[in-house]
Amino acid sequence: MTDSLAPSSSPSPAAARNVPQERRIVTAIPGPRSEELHARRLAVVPVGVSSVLPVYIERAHGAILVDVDGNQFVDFGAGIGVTTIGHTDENVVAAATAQLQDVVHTLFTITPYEEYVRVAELLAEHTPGTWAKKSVLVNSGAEAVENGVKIARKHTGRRAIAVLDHAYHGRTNLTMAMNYKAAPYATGFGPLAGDVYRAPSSYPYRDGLSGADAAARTIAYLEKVVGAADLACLVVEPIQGEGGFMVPAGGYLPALQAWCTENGVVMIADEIQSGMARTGRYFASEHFGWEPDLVLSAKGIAGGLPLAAVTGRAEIMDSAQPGGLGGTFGGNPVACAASIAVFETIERDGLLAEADRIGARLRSGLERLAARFDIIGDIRGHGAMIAIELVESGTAATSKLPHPDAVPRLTAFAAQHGVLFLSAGTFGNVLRFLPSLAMTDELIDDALVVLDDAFSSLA
Ligand code: PLZ
Repeated sequence: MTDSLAPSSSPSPAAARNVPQERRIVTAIPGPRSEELHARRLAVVPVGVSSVLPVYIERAHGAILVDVDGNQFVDFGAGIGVTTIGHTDENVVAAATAQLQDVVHTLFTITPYEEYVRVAELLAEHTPGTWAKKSVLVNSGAEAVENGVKIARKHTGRRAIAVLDHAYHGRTNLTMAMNYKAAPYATGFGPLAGDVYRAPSSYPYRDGLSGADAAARTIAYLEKVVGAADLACLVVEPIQGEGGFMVPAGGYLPALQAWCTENGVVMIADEIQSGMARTGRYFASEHFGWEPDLVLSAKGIAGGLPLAAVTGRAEIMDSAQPGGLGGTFGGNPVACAASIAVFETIERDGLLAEADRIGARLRSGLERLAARFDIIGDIRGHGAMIAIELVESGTAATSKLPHPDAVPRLTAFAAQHGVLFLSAGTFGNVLRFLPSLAMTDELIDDALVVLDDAFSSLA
């Protein structure tokens, strides 16, 4: 608890005071108090819920996590891209605190409130495309995917769903079937939902295809294997997240959108990981000149509170019948108040430019590392969504053999030294950087020194 949680109309600097923005390791990792908590957890939390780094977090601010033993970690995960504007951002804390005292829950589909409407207005304004848009608010990314698919099916009267190779869309029954990797997400959890088709994607590092050629390959698959007449929607992450931050070749996404429009297919951008200022634009689709029919957002839209949305063309969104969309907690007033504060903070503090600053700093540091360590095969991403793909030594110019062993060793080394990096990738060979936009140049440089040492330790 910090006194930043005390009711206040003006943000308290208390959270900032309690968490100096620096790396600090004072015990073994995990420390003794974390070990104690972990033993308690093992008795009551199932092993299916695992943790990347079992240090128990007591408080956090900006780009720093503080554990129960007093260790401070530089956070390059942001809870997988959620605390995009920084942990315990003062504006988010103040807005949510004030909302907690006004009204916490009514259920928008019983008695509505302004905050839900305001979030829908902000999403309409900031998602790509200038047409009339509407939004439904839900609780999680997977729930947004589920609702996007429901709406697309109702709108088109068609059954089939298409996704791409290397996709990740969630852990519910439908979204498990939409993921590329069965393990660990779906193993043993079937039967899975039917009518899900997986088309080849654009993965320039490995397929070498132009955007036009990759789109032709995707479209050929959809036409032959599914048939446009049965296809309700094509769901695509503009930059694939869990799959390994693949940035599609130029022209790929607009070509798919053009084909979808021609064929009456709803094209849906899953911007759950890539959205909300992370890549230096509000939504990553903008980097590619893609204006999707529907945009799914979650993670970063409410500063750490659970909120997600389906936003899109009004005529598509309105195809669901009255009462057809909803859910008890969807668009909770506190989460909505936090989300409004996130939008305001992005504008007020010029955070899109901060994402670009972070991306440039990180990328140049990673390029210096790549010049010395030949297992770094590719550096890719935009803004504060950057990754490196690791290959076996000596194969970068030839077979690009995935090197999955290096990633857990790098992340373990970094964690011991107070830096939290996340892995990703279909082959487990991607190290991804998803810092909050509060990440300073000093912390980036500091983390790059740790990463340099981590690479040296592999030898
Ligand atoms: N779509 C693109 O990245 C969530 C998963 C964390 P939920 N990715 C992180 C984990 O281990 O469960 C994600 C995503 C994209 C959908 C989702 C699903 O979002 O909020 O986790 O349901």
